Amino acid sequence: MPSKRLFAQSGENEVTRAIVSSFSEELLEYVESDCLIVGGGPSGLMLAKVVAAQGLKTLIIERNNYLGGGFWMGGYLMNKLTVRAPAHKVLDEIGVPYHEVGEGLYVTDGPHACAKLIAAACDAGAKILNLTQFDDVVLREGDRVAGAVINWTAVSMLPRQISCVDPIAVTAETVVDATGHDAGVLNALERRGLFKSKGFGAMWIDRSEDLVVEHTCEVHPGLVVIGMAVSTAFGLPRMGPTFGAMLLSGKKGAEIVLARHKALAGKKGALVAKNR
Ligand code: 48F
Repeated sequence: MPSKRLFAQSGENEVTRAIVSSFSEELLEYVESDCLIVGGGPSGLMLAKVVAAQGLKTLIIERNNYLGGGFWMGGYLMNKLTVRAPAHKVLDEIGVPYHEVGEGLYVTDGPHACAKLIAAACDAGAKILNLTQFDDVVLREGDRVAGAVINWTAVSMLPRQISCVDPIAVTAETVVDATGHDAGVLNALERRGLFKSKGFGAMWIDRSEDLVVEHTCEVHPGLVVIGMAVSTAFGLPRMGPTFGAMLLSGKKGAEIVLARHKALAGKKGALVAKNR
C-alpha cells in the first residue's frame, strides 16, 4: 500500500460504470442532431468548430481512432503543412504559429495545427464518435439525406464468419460529406443512382483550391459536401499537400449548414403559428 493516498478513492466498478453511462448518455442525446459530419479531417473539423460555436448540436463520425485525417502530415511523410493566403487567418483564429516562405504562402507544424483544430472543434461543443464507420445513408421523402447508417470500424475488418453485426443509424437535419478523396456519402448515393461523382482530376495546386471552395455546396437535399470530397464529386483538380481550401471549404460549408438550419427553423415556426 502507498504510505499516503494521492488519488481520490475509486475502484473498477465505478470506473466501468462511469465509462458506460457517460458514453451511453452522449450517444442517446446525439442519435438526433442538427449537423452530422462524416469524416474528421481538416474540412470536417473546421465546419464542426463553426456550427457548434453557433449552438448547433454537432456530431462527427470518424472511422479512425484519431481525428485529423491528412492534417497531421504536409505530404510525403513530412509534417510541415502549407497554407495559402487568406487561409492563414484560420491559423491565427486557432492560435497556431506559422511563417511566410513566399508571398502569401505559409508553413506551419502539422501536429500543432491539427491538435489545435481538433481542440477548437471540441471546445466549440462538437461531439465525436470515433472508430465509427459510415456505411450508408438514411433517406426520407424526396430522397432527402436525413442521417447515416453506422457501425464499429472493427466490424468491417472481422472474418466473414463472425462479422454479421447489424449497424445502427443516427439522424440529422443536415449531413456533411467530409470524407476526403473517398466521398463516401456521395458513393452511397451513387450506389442508389442518385448521384454521379466525376472523380478528382490531376494535380494543379494553383487552380484547385479556388475551385474546391467555389464548388462547396448542398450537393443533394440534406447533404453538404466539403473538402477533397468536392474535388471527387465535381472532377476538380487535386491539390496535394496544401490545406487552405480544406479550411475555407469547411467554413463555407458551415455557412450553408447554418443558413439551412435558420430556414428550417423559420418553416417550423410558421407551421406552429398556423396551427395555433
Ligand atoms: O482525408 P481528409 O483529411 O479529408 P479533407 O478534410 O482534407 C483533405 C486533406 O487532408 C488532403 C488534401 C488536401 O490538402 O488532399 O488529403 O477533405 O479526412 C477525411 C476523414 O474522413 C474519414 C477519414 O478517416 C479521415 O479522417 N473517413 C473517410 N471515410 C470514412 C471516414 C467513413 N466511411 N466513415 C467514417 N470516416
